[in-house]
Amino acid sequence: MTENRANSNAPVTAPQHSVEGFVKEFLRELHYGQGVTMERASVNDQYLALARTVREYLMARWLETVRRQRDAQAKSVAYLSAEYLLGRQLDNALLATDMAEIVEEGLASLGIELATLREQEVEPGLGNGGLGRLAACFVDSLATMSVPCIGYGIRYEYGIFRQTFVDGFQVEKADSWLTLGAPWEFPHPESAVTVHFGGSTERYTDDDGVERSRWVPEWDVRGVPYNYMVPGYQNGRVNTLRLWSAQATEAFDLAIFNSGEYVEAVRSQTFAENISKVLYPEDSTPQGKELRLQQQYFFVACSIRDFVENVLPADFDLHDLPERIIFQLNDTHPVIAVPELMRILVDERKWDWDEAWAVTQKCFAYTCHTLLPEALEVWPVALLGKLLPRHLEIIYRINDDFLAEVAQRYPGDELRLRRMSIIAEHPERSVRMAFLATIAGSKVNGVAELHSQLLRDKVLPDFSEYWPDKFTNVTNGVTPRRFVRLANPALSDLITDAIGPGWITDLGRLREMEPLADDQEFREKFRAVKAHNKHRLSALLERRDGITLREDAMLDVMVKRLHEYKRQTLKVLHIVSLYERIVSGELDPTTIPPRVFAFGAKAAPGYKMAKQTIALINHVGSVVNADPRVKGALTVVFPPNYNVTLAETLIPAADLSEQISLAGKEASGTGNMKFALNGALTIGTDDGANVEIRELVGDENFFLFGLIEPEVDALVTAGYRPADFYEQNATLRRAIDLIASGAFAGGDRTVFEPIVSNLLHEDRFLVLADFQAYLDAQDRVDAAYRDTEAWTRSAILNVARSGFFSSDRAMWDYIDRIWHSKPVVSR
Ligand code: HBZ
Repeated sequence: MTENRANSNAPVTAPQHSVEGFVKEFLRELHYGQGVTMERASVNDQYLALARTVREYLMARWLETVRRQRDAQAKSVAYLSAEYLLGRQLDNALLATDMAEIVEEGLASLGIELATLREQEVEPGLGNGGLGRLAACFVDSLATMSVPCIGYGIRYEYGIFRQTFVDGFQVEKADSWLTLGAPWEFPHPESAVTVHFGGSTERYTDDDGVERSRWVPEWDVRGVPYNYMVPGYQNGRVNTLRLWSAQATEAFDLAIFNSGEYVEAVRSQTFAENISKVLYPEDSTPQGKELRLQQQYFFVACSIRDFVENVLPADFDLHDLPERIIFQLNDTHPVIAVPELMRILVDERKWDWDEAWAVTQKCFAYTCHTLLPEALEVWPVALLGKLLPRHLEIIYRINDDFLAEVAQRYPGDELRLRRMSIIAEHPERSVRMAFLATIAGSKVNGVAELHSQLLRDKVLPDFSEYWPDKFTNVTNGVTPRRFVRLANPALSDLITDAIGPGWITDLGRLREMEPLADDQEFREKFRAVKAHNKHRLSALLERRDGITLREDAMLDVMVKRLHEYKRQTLKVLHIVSLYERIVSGELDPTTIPPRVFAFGAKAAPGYKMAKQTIALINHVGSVVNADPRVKGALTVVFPPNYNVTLAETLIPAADLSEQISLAGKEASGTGNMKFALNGALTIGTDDGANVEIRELVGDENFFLFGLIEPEVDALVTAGYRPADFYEQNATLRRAIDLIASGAFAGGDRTVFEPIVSNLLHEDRFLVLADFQAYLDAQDRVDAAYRDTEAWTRSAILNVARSGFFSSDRAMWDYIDRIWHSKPVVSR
């Protein structure tokens, strides 16, 4: 071997872990990567050079992780998710490499502030809310736990829209997160895969005389993989997130080019690229749009092809696939992967159907994230058949075989067959994706105890009766790296001083802080942390939105997607009611602790009621904030464009966390966990993971209110009449009347009429039924807040007892109950 060749095999090493080493690399990136000198470099140049430098420190670990996982032939998790709401990457990478101090010092020596460069990063908002953020937390945890995982998804060119307010109304702007450069991604156009669409199927006889079906597709696109590093926390591991971008294939435009239609041909390229152009901003009522189905099939077809042909060794026997992979379906969006794997095994590899089905069933597991019937995805048969005709045939066959089994177990039970069929007949013949996922999956899980129970009892009762052991629960979690260590450095230092740094990867150890709740000196320090975080938030809001925050008030926060079931309206009614009672003289504002009400929420652009509610919050805010009679006592702030970055400053500053969904509607919630871990107390209903939070932190440290799920059920069955509550409750009536009077719309009674009449005549989510209980709970909050020492004690206990809500724990639960995979330990 020549000297050169030996060198080419030398291990990749990271740059020197020192200030000098960093500065040298940074300047090299600035000069040779960006092509600028320090004197001429813009902030963006500096940010890009910094990002590229930091990723160099991760590169050796990444290559080594991939090598080790290949060698170990370990079972991998392929997390299939249409969304990853990652948040900014720079800080996370600095934390993973333990480089923050070195970088800060190195940049300072060049006259650059790290904080300035941080602000330059546009977060990749490739998700809507909880589901997308959960995926991001899960891949973080798996990397930190050294568990092999590839996250597969879509590289949307435009992520979740940027929200602005015009006269208090939401106006959406395109999120062009890629325009200033994308230093965290590694495109691999040479590894692109082709994905087919449309056309028809045909029967033919193969060489062995067997009659088979095959797909004769009509058009195709290329999926280009973009790799992203998923660094574990200071453990030398870096897993991969592989997001697919759609491109026109040559075949695609050649045909048109040859017909002489040059402009048409270039236009057709745009057509192909449309597939990964934009994230659908609906988080609960899927619209059944063709492009959305194209996105779903596009990314799972790319991902399966990639795993089978590129990740596994060339000679791999697919009969052993279940030993090497579990495809975790993040809700139903990737479920078309099931017929796709069947198509590969049966049509391409020429396996028997039963043989293929036996393997396929072991390769999938399904997580459901909802309870709302309108959120369960269905695809019209006509649409699916047009786009994926062979997949539709395969789905029919899966359904026929399944229903034949059910018929054997329940002879003569026609109704049951109709209930359990993957194909719904009304209102339109369509494919019920949740049923397909349940039938194909080795396991089906909900995301909190209550949710999993309701999933079994209410959403999929026939299936849980049929396969009781298939159903399980894994309560969600959040990553302590991003949501405590990075978001709340002051609290992190306080905790580490008290119990050491082990909690960052073993969050249960927060329990060791429990005794400190009774230590007055510790409580004082804890309050100082809150005060510091409020100050930090106030500075951010001032800079970002010109909002001034009263830092000595209780900070009461409701941040989440805007949806009727989450009941932002209930929060508004509370505020309006306080306002009305103060201005009417009933309530002396000096007798209640001053409060700042902070909202953050995006509404799906087509969701009228949600958009109205946003306007109502803003308009109530304008009136309340301008009225001298409540000045100091009540303030409403609603910074636009709530996202992961804002959450990281907002949550650590909060005193009170609003988790007020109607019982039985919020699958889990994950914001609720982030608040508790950052020392906010929760006011909440008996819903989702609130139930488990309350059990863990203790009743006395949680403000519970409202109907419980069986009561909701009973009230709705009995015939709920919201107007009765309106008539019987004077406080409620006065609040609603004030809104109806046009007081928050410059006297115009029509602006918020739809909200008012919805509340009075429909109120699907029982806002009026829970109103009084909510007000009473808020009175308990005020009383508790007045006792500063007792409040702080509760806040500390919330932190100490919330370690269960680490996504690391959630990942161990998935491993034990569903995946049966293992960490790959160093050798
Ligand atoms: O998933 C949320 C649940 O509402 C929340 O309770 C839970 O904590 C969280 C994680 O399990 N669901 C979503 O965020 N759902 C979506 O974002 C969504 C996006 C596209 C859709 C449907 C739902 O087509």
